[in-house]
Amino acid sequence: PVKSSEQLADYIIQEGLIKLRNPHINEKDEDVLYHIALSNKSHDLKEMFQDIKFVCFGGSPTRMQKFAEYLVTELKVKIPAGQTLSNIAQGSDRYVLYKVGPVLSVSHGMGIPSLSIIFHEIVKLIYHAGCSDVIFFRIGTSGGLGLEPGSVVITDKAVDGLLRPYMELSTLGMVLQHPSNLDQEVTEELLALADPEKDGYSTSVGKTMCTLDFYEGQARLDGAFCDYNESDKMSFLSRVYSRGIRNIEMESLCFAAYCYRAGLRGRAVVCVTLLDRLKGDQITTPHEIMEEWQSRPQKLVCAYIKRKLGIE
Ligand code: R2B
Ligand code: URA
Repeated sequence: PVKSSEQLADYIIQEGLIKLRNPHINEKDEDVLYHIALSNKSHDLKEMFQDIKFVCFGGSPTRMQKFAEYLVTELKVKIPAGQTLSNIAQGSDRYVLYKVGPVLSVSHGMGIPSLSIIFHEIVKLIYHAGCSDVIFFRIGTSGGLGLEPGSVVITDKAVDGLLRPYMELSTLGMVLQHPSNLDQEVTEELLALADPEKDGYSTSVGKTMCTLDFYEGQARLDGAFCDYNESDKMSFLSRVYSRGIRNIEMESLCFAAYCYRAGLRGRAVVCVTLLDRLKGDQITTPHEIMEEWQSRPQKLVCAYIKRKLGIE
């Protein structure tokens, strides 16, 4: 008989330590984290990562490198003379992984399948390293609904393209549903750190719709294929807006579902909106402005980390 994720959520956190819900891992003498070119045999993962308290995921490798560089300054981390910040996953060219003090900055690529792979490996990394009380973030980009472009949205519920609050995954020929619950407490703490007047842009809490496709999945009219018209598109987007959706992206559902499955209490999704989807489909904002917008979720999460670490 198949158990739901909810039933299986018998958990996990014991004294803050992450416990792996996979008995097979400890039956093997080596666990290879293939896509980040690490293994629990070839590397001393405890020595390398035991002090990790925050894991920040984001889509683009360059953006996550920039975030790591920003953290070096903000957290006043000393890099030993003659050394530079290096990509720990450089033996694989799939993802990047940087460690800055107690923070990991990791790229996840685009879409759920790409995020899913790196998520499995980072959870195992955290487990092998014996980390405790780790908080996971996704800092990303999205299309907004009814918001000024450049606004930041903190996700309170991640839903799929049918507005269902779980991720469906085909496993052993069955479709399993994994609930995508997020953490209210971290969401509220993040919101309290935002100051629209001072920041010059709004930060709000809303539902996020996570789709399997950027074009038709998000009701765009500018893909290679389109079997609907402007009025179909607008009636769909208005309907999801009226159901509380404030932004649309492609990873939050899996991120939230897997954090919950892994028993991670602290977890949050913070995305900047690159355009208002009620006004258009194409992203035409100049590169420099976009760069500044993309740093906004990073600033908020960094402020949160500094607050938790007691850094002014
Ligand atoms: C936001 O931006 C990407 C698509 O452009 C996708 O990864 C996402 O969720
Ligand atoms: N990312 C998305 O998934 N959709 C957008 O519209 C913009 C960024």
